Amino acid sequence: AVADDYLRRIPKAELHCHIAGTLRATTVAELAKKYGLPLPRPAEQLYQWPNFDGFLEILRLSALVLRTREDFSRAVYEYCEDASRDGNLRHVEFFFNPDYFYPNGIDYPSMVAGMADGVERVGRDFGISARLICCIDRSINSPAKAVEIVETALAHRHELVIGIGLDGNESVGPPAIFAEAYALARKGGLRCTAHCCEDYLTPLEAPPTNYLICRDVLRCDRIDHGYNMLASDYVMAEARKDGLYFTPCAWTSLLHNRPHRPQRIRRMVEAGLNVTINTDDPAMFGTNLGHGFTTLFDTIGWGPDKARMFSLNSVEGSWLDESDKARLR
Ligand code: ES4
Ligand code: ZN
Repeated sequence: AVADDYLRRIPKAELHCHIAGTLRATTVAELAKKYGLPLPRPAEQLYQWPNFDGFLEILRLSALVLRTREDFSRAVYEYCEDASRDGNLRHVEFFFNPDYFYPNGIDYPSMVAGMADGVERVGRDFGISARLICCIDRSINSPAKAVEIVETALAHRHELVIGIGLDGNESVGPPAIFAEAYALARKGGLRCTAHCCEDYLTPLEAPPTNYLICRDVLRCDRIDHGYNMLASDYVMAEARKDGLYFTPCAWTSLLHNRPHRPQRIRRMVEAGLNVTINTDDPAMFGTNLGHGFTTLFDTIGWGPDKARMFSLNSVEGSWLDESDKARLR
């Protein structure tokens, strides 16, 4: 077994973290009050929901408190402050869904500029580097809207925005229908990832074949989650040969079977996939990087070699340039 303190202190890069899911409930409450946005519950109970779609609703609601350039800077700053302390975060690639924020009147360049302000401040104060991934919520965006989101990201190109992602409920928006948005992103020099085979859905709703679609149709460079792939030996063998990096998350409050995620991550590692450990929506799930590592290792009983493997995998799987990777290795 490994000491929890070692697991918390080993340096980490995080490749799967939604900015809207990182907001401290106290910050959401403070900003909601300032802006007159009604919340369904007080801060202490804000992050509660009946199911996956209910969770996505609260996530989109919390996002509505980010309205100014300063709010976006603050969101980046507070997450990095927390993650530096709780898990020695050294690099993070944040998902942001631009369409969550448009109702507040902020435009795409301003939200990116705000997050870029935050990135500069966390570099200075915590030595953390960060990049941004423009994300499409498949359950509320049509394929045509997804193309528009990518067009906006390309029209307002920012050096910190290095790729696109696809989140939301996979059973509603299967990957193949977003082929055009992904082709456009790739042509424009953006990297591609997608949420795939999430375990809130059954292998019938989010089937292992979604991996093959993400690989061959969306031409993803990385895959978020991946658990339901375990239902197909063929897909697992393909994924092992392909060598893409996966970004599962060790803890979620959406599944009540606590060892479920650790056990699936164990099987992904044993199958020879390139695995990284992430938090997804840390504030909303009541977790953090250090907690994710400690619950994972306490459940599986891995030694320090695996902690070093995950730490290095997160650097190799990142979308940093070779020179930046070398600095983190
Ligand atoms: C998400 Cl856990 C999860 N699944 C799908 N989409 C998401 N967006 C934020 N968290
Ligand atoms: Zn996610």
